Amino acid sequence: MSIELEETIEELPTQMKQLYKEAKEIILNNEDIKIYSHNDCDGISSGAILSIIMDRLGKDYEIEFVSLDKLEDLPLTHKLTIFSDLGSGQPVEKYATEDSEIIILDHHPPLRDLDYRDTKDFKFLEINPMHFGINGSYYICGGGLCYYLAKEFGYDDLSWIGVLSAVGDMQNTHTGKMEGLNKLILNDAIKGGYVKKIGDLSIYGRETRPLFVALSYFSDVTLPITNSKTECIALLNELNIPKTTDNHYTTLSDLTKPEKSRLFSALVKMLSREVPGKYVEYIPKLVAADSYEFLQEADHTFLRDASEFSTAMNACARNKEEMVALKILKGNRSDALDELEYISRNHRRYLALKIQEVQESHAIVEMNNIQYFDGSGIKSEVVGTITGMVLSYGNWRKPIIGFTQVSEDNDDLKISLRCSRLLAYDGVHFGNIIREVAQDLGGNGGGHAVACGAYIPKECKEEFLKTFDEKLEGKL
Ligand SMILES: [Mn+2]
Repeated sequence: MSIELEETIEELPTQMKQLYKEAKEIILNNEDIKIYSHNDCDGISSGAILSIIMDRLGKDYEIEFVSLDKLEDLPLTHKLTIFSDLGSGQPVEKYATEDSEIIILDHHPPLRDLDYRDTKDFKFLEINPMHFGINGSYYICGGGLCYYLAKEFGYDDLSWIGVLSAVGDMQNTHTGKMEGLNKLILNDAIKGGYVKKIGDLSIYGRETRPLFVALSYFSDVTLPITNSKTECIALLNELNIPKTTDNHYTTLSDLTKPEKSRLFSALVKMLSREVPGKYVEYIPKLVAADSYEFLQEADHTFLRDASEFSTAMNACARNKEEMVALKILKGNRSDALDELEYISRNHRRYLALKIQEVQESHAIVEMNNIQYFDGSGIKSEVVGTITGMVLSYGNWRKPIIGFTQVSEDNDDLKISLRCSRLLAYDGVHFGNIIREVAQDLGGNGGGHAVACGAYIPKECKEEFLKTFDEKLEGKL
């Protein structure tokens, strides 16, 4: 079973366009505005676009980044409240009065139908691609939806943020390309001269990581180069790829086309030796993917590459520093950039420390179909990131699960799952599976095919692992 996605779309559906026109009118007619956006890369990108729109219109507004659980009992304190990258799945209109006006721009599965608004006495406008048969996991995300609003005001220059948000939301992971509405947003960004699309290798850290380091993080399949810088250096020597370029370690972005194709072939060859027959067809897309360069940013900075940029935004989110991320997105390259570097450095240090702890304690336990480790003591905001990095020390054929307590005053469990992209290419959607298992145990969960998570009561740990393991029987 495999999922091949490709949706070609020429333009925004007419009905959606109509909703954007209406949203524009509502915003123009309001002076007392509150924006709530999700506290992740997509949500912060969404918030940045909305915030720039408000600045340019000279509107009085407030913006706040929140986690989904904050929306259950939300008082509406402003005349107009705009929700971005969240709201479709939460009862955000609970305390709406006749005077309230609400706009939702969200790509998550909606609770309400398109005609829900007709039954209400307050103004309610929801723009969600799912209402129009457009899959919100692959074809447009929160930032993209906000970009279309910006476009309605003529602010096409914000298209690059739409591209960033799609990368941050992992919209392109299935094919390594932008598809559907994301592709249209990308085209705007390319036409405007903000973004360059590069047919590239799917290796993280293209601007700032020495290539021999970047390669050593390859973890979708355990290869001789995985976690071995020595092997990576040997491989690059063998392929005649210089270790340094212009007095710095060669990065992926320094490679010439012939060098890239030599490396591509070598990786494909290496992978073909390791993966079972059923995965062979997916090898090329494991190695090749488009990358996106932001042309206004300096070479060899982490803001130049969309993927590295999105990591920095997530580092802010995980450390509750969304406002720093917002300033960066709005163009601040002075004090906010210093703060961002400080946050990223500390973030990386914390991750390295925790990964080392897990690795040294040999904490990964293998079951029939899954593997897990006890991540007690890891901050719940980063347990997912760490789980992803620990995967390279485990068995790539099975998903890895890490768990930790939710917070200091809530000892329920936050669970994160990461897996090789090969498992998802083969048709397993762990986000859906983890949602089912968590809900059966009185928790909740969800997410992407290869990266997802859940919250469950603390006493359900063993049952969760057992159920999950059994559910995967015969699927991998
Ligand atoms: Mn999103």
